[in-house]
Amino acid sequence: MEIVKAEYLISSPSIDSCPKADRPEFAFIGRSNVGKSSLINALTSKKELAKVSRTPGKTQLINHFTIIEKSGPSWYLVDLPGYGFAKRSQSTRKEWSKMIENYIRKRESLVNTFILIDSRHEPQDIDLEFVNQLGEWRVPFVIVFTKSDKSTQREVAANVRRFLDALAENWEEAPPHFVTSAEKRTGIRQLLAFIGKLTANS
Ligand SMILES: Nc1nc2c(ncn2[C@@H]2O[C@H](COP(=O)(O)OP(=O)(O)OP(=O)(O)O)[C@@H](O)[C@H]2O)c(=O)[nH]1
Ligand SMILES: [Mg+2]
Repeated sequence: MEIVKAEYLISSPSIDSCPKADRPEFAFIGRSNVGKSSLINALTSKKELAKVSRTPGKTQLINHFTIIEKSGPSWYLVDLPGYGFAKRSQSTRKEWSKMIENYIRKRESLVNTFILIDSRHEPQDIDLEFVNQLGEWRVPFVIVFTKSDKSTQREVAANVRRFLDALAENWEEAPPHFVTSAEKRTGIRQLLAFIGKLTANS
Protein backbone atom coordinates (compact mmCIF):
# COMPACT_ATOMS: atom_id res chain seq x y z
CA MET A 1 0.00 0.00 0.00
CA GLU A 2 1.24 3.48 -0.79
CA ILE A 3 0.08 6.44 1.29
CA VAL A 4 0.20 9.73 -0.60
CA LYS A 5 -1.23 11.94 2.09
CA ALA A 6 -1.31 11.81 5.90
CA GLU A 7 -2.60 14.84 7.70
CA TYR A 8 -3.72 15.81 11.16
CA LEU A 9 -7.45 16.62 11.06
CA ILE A 10 -8.89 17.32 14.49
CA SER A 11 -8.79 16.50 18.22
CA SER A 12 -12.14 15.79 19.86
CA PRO A 13 -13.04 15.57 23.55
CA SER A 14 -15.82 13.05 22.90
CA ILE A 15 -17.42 10.87 20.23
CA ASP A 16 -20.09 13.53 19.60
CA SER A 17 -17.55 16.01 18.30
CA CYS A 18 -15.63 13.50 16.12
CA PRO A 19 -15.62 14.06 12.33
CA LYS A 20 -18.42 12.58 10.26
CA ALA A 21 -18.11 8.76 10.23
CA ASP A 22 -17.81 8.66 6.45
CA ARG A 23 -14.77 6.40 5.94
CA PRO A 24 -13.07 3.40 7.56
CA GLU A 25 -11.32 4.21 10.80
CA PHE A 26 -8.52 2.50 12.76
CA ALA A 27 -7.81 3.36 16.39
CA PHE A 28 -4.65 2.96 18.47
CA ILE A 29 -4.85 2.50 22.19
CA GLY A 30 -2.61 1.32 25.01
CA ARG A 31 -0.83 2.34 28.15
CA SER A 32 0.60 5.84 28.02
CA ASN A 33 4.13 5.87 26.61
CA VAL A 34 3.66 2.47 24.87
CA GLY A 35 4.40 4.04 21.48
CA LYS A 36 1.00 4.83 19.90
CA SER A 37 2.02 8.13 18.35
CA SER A 38 5.36 6.71 17.19
CA LEU A 39 3.60 3.80 15.50
CA ILE A 40 1.23 6.15 13.67
CA ASN A 41 4.22 8.15 12.47
CA ALA A 42 5.96 4.97 11.30
CA LEU A 43 2.86 3.75 9.46
CA THR A 44 2.50 7.04 7.61
CA SER A 45 6.28 7.59 7.27
CA LYS A 46 5.78 11.07 8.70
CA LYS A 47 8.06 11.76 11.63
CA GLU A 48 6.04 14.51 13.23
CA LEU A 49 2.46 13.66 12.35
CA ALA A 50 1.43 12.50 15.83
CA LYS A 51 3.10 14.15 18.77
CA VAL A 52 5.67 11.90 20.42
CA SER A 53 6.62 12.72 23.98
CA ARG A 54 8.82 11.51 26.77
CA THR A 55 6.23 12.84 29.20
CA PRO A 56 3.46 10.24 29.51
CA GLY A 57 -0.16 11.25 29.31
CA LYS A 58 0.26 13.92 26.69
CA THR A 59 -2.52 12.76 24.34
CA GLN A 60 -5.84 13.44 26.12
CA LEU A 61 -8.16 13.75 23.15
CA ILE A 62 -9.42 11.60 20.27
CA ASN A 63 -7.01 12.61 17.52
CA HIS A 64 -8.04 12.03 13.90
CA PHE A 65 -5.56 11.82 11.03
CA THR A 66 -6.73 11.69 7.42
CA ILE A 67 -4.93 9.16 5.24
CA ILE A 68 -5.17 8.97 1.46
CA GLU A 69 -3.86 5.98 -0.46
CA LYS A 70 -2.30 6.32 -3.88
CA SER A 71 -4.98 4.08 -5.34
CA GLY A 72 -7.69 6.42 -4.02
CA PRO A 73 -9.20 5.12 -0.77
CA SER A 74 -9.21 7.40 2.24
CA TRP A 75 -9.43 6.38 5.89
CA TYR A 76 -8.79 7.73 9.35
CA LEU A 77 -6.12 6.79 11.85
CA VAL A 78 -7.05 7.68 15.42
CA ASP A 79 -4.59 8.26 18.25
CA LEU A 80 -6.39 7.69 21.55
CA PRO A 81 -5.29 8.87 24.99
CA GLY A 82 -3.29 6.25 26.89
CA TYR A 83 -4.35 4.50 30.07
CA GLY A 84 -2.40 3.70 33.23
CA PHE A 85 -1.07 7.18 33.73
CA ALA A 86 -0.37 7.25 37.48
CA LYS A 87 -0.57 11.01 37.94
CA ARG A 88 -4.19 11.22 36.83
CA SER A 89 -6.90 11.62 39.44
CA GLN A 90 -9.63 9.05 40.01
CA SER A 91 -12.25 11.30 38.39
CA THR A 92 -10.06 11.94 35.33
CA ARG A 93 -9.61 8.18 34.96
CA LYS A 94 -13.36 7.67 35.14
CA GLU A 95 -13.91 10.29 32.46
CA TRP A 96 -11.25 8.60 30.34
CA SER A 97 -12.97 5.20 30.68
CA LYS A 98 -16.35 6.60 29.75
CA MET A 99 -14.99 8.48 26.75
CA ILE A 100 -13.03 5.48 25.48
CA GLU A 101 -15.90 3.04 25.99
CA ASN A 102 -18.28 5.35 24.15
CA TYR A 103 -15.88 5.83 21.29
CA ILE A 104 -14.90 2.17 20.87
CA ARG A 105 -18.40 0.76 21.23
CA LYS A 106 -20.37 3.41 19.35
CA ARG A 107 -18.18 4.74 16.57
CA GLU A 108 -19.89 3.15 13.53
CA SER A 109 -16.98 3.57 11.16
CA LEU A 110 -14.41 2.01 13.51
CA VAL A 111 -13.12 -1.02 11.58
CA ASN A 112 -10.45 -2.17 13.99
CA THR A 113 -8.74 -1.20 17.23
CA PHE A 114 -5.03 -1.81 17.66
CA ILE A 115 -4.18 -2.44 21.28
CA LEU A 116 -0.51 -1.75 21.91
CA ILE A 117 1.57 -3.70 24.42
CA ASP A 118 5.17 -2.88 25.35
CA SER A 119 7.22 -5.96 24.37
CA ARG A 120 9.85 -5.20 27.03
CA HIS A 121 7.62 -6.18 29.91
CA GLU A 122 6.03 -9.29 31.32
CA PRO A 123 2.22 -9.30 31.10
CA GLN A 124 0.74 -6.39 33.05
CA ASP A 125 -2.72 -6.69 34.60
CA ILE A 126 -3.87 -3.33 33.24
CA ASP A 127 -3.16 -4.50 29.67
CA LEU A 128 -4.72 -7.93 30.13
CA GLU A 129 -7.81 -6.27 31.62
CA PHE A 130 -8.14 -3.91 28.69
CA VAL A 131 -7.82 -6.73 26.15
CA ASN A 132 -10.45 -8.73 28.05
CA GLN A 133 -12.66 -5.65 28.11
CA LEU A 134 -12.45 -5.35 24.31
CA GLY A 135 -13.41 -9.01 24.13
CA GLU A 136 -16.44 -8.45 26.33
CA TRP A 137 -17.51 -5.51 24.17
CA ARG A 138 -17.18 -7.79 21.14
CA VAL A 139 -15.36 -5.24 19.04
CA PRO A 140 -12.72 -6.23 16.48
CA PHE A 141 -9.14 -5.70 17.63
CA VAL A 142 -5.62 -7.00 17.23
CA ILE A 143 -2.64 -6.84 19.60
CA VAL A 144 0.46 -4.92 18.58
CA PHE A 145 3.63 -5.49 20.59
CA THR A 146 5.80 -2.35 20.42
CA LYS A 147 9.45 -1.33 20.88
CA SER A 148 10.79 -4.74 19.83
CA ASP A 149 14.16 -3.11 19.08
CA LYS A 150 14.69 -2.48 22.78
CA SER A 151 15.15 -6.15 23.77
CA THR A 152 16.62 -9.25 22.20
CA GLN A 153 14.40 -11.27 19.86
CA ARG A 154 14.41 -14.00 22.44
CA GLU A 155 13.13 -11.72 25.22
CA VAL A 156 10.45 -10.28 22.92
CA ALA A 157 9.29 -13.76 21.92
CA ALA A 158 9.15 -14.82 25.58
CA ASN A 159 7.06 -11.77 26.58
CA VAL A 160 4.70 -12.27 23.63
CA ARG A 161 4.26 -15.91 24.59
CA ARG A 162 3.63 -15.02 28.26
CA PHE A 163 1.05 -12.41 27.30
CA LEU A 164 -0.82 -14.78 24.98
CA ASP A 165 -0.63 -17.53 27.61
CA ALA A 166 -2.14 -15.18 30.21
CA LEU A 167 -4.95 -14.37 27.78
CA ALA A 168 -5.60 -18.05 27.20
CA GLU A 169 -7.27 -18.11 30.64
CA ASN A 170 -10.16 -16.16 29.10
CA TRP A 171 -9.77 -16.80 25.38
CA GLU A 172 -10.26 -20.01 23.46
CA GLU A 173 -8.32 -18.64 20.56
CA ALA A 174 -5.59 -16.03 20.86
CA PRO A 175 -6.39 -12.71 19.14
CA PRO A 176 -4.20 -11.89 16.12
CA HIS A 177 -0.97 -10.12 16.99
CA PHE A 178 1.91 -8.22 15.40
CA VAL A 179 5.42 -7.53 16.69
CA THR A 180 6.66 -4.05 15.79
CA SER A 181 9.33 -1.42 16.22
CA ALA A 182 8.59 2.13 15.14
CA GLU A 183 12.31 2.79 15.39
CA LYS A 184 13.43 -0.04 13.08
CA ARG A 185 10.16 -0.22 11.11
CA THR A 186 9.72 -3.87 12.09
CA GLY A 187 6.21 -5.13 11.29
CA ILE A 188 5.12 -1.86 9.66
CA ARG A 189 4.62 -3.37 6.21
CA GLN A 190 2.56 -6.18 7.73
CA LEU A 191 0.34 -3.75 9.65
CA LEU A 192 -0.24 -1.68 6.51
CA ALA A 193 -1.13 -4.82 4.55
CA PHE A 194 -3.59 -5.74 7.30
CA ILE A 195 -5.21 -2.29 7.15
CA GLY A 196 -5.25 -2.47 3.35
CA LYS A 197 -7.16 -5.73 3.43
CA LEU A 198 -9.76 -4.29 5.79
CA THR A 199 -10.27 -1.07 3.82
CA ALA A 200 -10.67 -3.07 0.62
CA ASN A 201 -13.53 -4.97 2.28
CA SER A 202 -15.36 -2.05 3.82
N1 LIG B 1 13.38 2.38 20.88
C1 LIG B 1 12.10 2.66 20.59
N2 LIG B 1 11.50 3.69 21.23
C2 LIG B 1 10.20 3.93 20.93
C3 LIG B 1 9.47 3.14 20.00
N3 LIG B 1 8.20 3.61 19.93
C4 LIG B 1 8.16 4.65 20.80
N4 LIG B 1 9.33 4.86 21.41
C5 LIG B 1 9.68 5.91 22.40
O1 LIG B 1 8.79 5.81 23.51
C6 LIG B 1 8.37 7.08 23.99
C7 LIG B 1 6.84 7.22 23.95
O2 LIG B 1 6.39 7.16 22.59
P1 LIG B 1 4.99 7.77 22.13
O3 LIG B 1 4.82 7.38 20.71
O4 LIG B 1 4.91 9.22 22.46
O5 LIG B 1 4.00 6.96 23.07
P2 LIG B 1 2.42 7.17 23.24
O6 LIG B 1 1.87 5.83 23.50
O7 LIG B 1 1.88 7.93 22.09
O8 LIG B 1 2.38 8.04 24.58
P3 LIG B 1 1.16 8.95 25.13
O9 LIG B 1 0.59 9.73 23.98
O10 LIG B 1 1.81 9.82 26.16
O11 LIG B 1 0.17 8.02 25.74
C8 LIG B 1 9.10 8.10 23.10
O12 LIG B 1 10.28 8.51 23.75
C9 LIG B 1 9.43 7.30 21.84
O13 LIG B 1 10.55 7.77 21.15
C10 LIG B 1 10.16 2.05 19.33
O14 LIG B 1 9.64 1.29 18.50
N5 LIG B 1 11.48 1.86 19.69
MG1 LIG C 1 0.78 9.73 22.06
